[in-house]
Amino acid sequence: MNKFEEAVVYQIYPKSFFDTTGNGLGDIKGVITKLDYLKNLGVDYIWLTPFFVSPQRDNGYDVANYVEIDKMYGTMSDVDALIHEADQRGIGIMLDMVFNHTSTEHVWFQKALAGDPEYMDYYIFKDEPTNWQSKFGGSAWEYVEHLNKWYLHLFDVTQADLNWNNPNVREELKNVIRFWKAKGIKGFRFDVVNLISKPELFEDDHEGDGRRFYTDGPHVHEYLKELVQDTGIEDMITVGEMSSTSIEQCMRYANPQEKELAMCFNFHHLKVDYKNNQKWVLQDCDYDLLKSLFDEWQTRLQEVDSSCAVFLNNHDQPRSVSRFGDDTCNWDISAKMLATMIHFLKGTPYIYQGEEIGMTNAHYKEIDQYRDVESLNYYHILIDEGKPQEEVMHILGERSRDNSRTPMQWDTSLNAGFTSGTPWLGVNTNYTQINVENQLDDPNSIFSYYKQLIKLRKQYKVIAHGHYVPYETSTPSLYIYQRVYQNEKCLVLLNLNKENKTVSLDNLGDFKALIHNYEDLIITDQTVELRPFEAIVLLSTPA
Ligand code: TEU
Repeated sequence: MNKFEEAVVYQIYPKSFFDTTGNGLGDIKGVITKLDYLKNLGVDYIWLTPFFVSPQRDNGYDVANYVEIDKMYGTMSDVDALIHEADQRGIGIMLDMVFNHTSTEHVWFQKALAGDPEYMDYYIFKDEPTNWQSKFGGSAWEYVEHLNKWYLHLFDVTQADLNWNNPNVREELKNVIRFWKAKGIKGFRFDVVNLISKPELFEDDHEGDGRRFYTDGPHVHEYLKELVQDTGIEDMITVGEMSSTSIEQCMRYANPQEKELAMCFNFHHLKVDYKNNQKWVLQDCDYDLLKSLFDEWQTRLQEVDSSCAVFLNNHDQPRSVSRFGDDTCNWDISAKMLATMIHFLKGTPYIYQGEEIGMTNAHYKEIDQYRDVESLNYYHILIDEGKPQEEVMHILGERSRDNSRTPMQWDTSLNAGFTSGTPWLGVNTNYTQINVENQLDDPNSIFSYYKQLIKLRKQYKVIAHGHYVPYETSTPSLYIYQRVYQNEKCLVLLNLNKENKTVSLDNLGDFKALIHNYEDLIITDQTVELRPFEAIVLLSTPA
């Protein structure tokens, strides 16, 4: 039984959450201001994306100092106050550890650039590059003329990959964890942590972009165990972000016996609208693939009691209601259906800021509205490939990471109440309809629905700990599964799209509806009618 399956995590992208200074950028004090809001929602942990010193090429995922706060976000005493204030409300703070790479402005890299061999060995410098590609487009190698060497960067050119083979690097990173742990941090998210162990041999990849050589690399489990156990965080909530991983690997990363991580993020279910696994090639969402992926991952992981982080949104993904739901006529119903799906799966649910009020994609019209380095790189790549501008803008509209990074919509005032200044990234124009203020006291709002989902998790053991049991159905886009815990049994019925569906259920027996997203239910005998994006959860009540 995994204690973190009783918890719900809320992810904050501080830059876009709440600005207390009027400079257009969210800050730590802004998070403190909104703690009561999060307490009201009912979450147990807050994961904050990086606010450490950084040139912000990748919004803080390019860290120049892991133990100092970037001025734009506030000060160390703000962070101390945040930890304390959150603790007062029974909320634990989780930090984001970006340990696969540092910013090229980090003092370690600066020393490496100056030719100090000790620090050159902190990174991956080679005499010759390979043909590996950066995740943000272009080569993964950058030439440094005065050293006559190439360094590896799997992400932006300013994000140099660390050499985890070097025990000094591992020790430095452990010290970062120790520093934050001593401050009262309750958990950690590890950025792309399955990419840290690079192969012995650096060779061209004739079949792909190089990822098969470094994904879940040769020493990754060993390094993770060392990091976690030497810093004594094995009982804390830890989540590893796993890029292009496999079930087998996640069964190890999150196996409690292995003492590596409490859970993993995997992204297979967030590629069901990628054509041939390619992010920048649009395809309609394959709902049946989505449900078969959940069936497979949920079933396999529980075999070894490995837990799972369950989510549809984060700061890298388009908004789920725009992507899998319908952000026009079925906006609130579909947002609630998607929430039901995530909160009833086995694992720890993650809510990304704004998801709880059904925030939608940005719908930007001009390229100069975008800020994300990946989006801007791919804009040029796609244009250079000869795609018409209009098509490229359409692709960005669907796929850009900025879709999730638009400022949090608090109320109907200027800039959605996010800032009194000019927001660093444009506010979604729908803020006058979609905002926190509108939803807080409305019992039928998306916000109230999330609140109810969280409350139910605390009330029913079956939601936190129930075994996941797939439910076979041949009806397309109808996703049904069960959760079973001792004599409690939940049946989760989800209509993933807008066609009406009818389903006949055997042995329904006595039941009560735990939650549903339409006002009424249409259940006659053993037959349930599901309307567009309808979600119903039935709890069997044994005699
Ligand atoms: O993301 C890792 C990652 O591979 C992505 O989800 C990435 O955004 C996607 O491949 C782009 O198509 C993590 C962080 O969550 C992300 O914000 C950072 O940019 C990235 O690592 C580098 O630190």
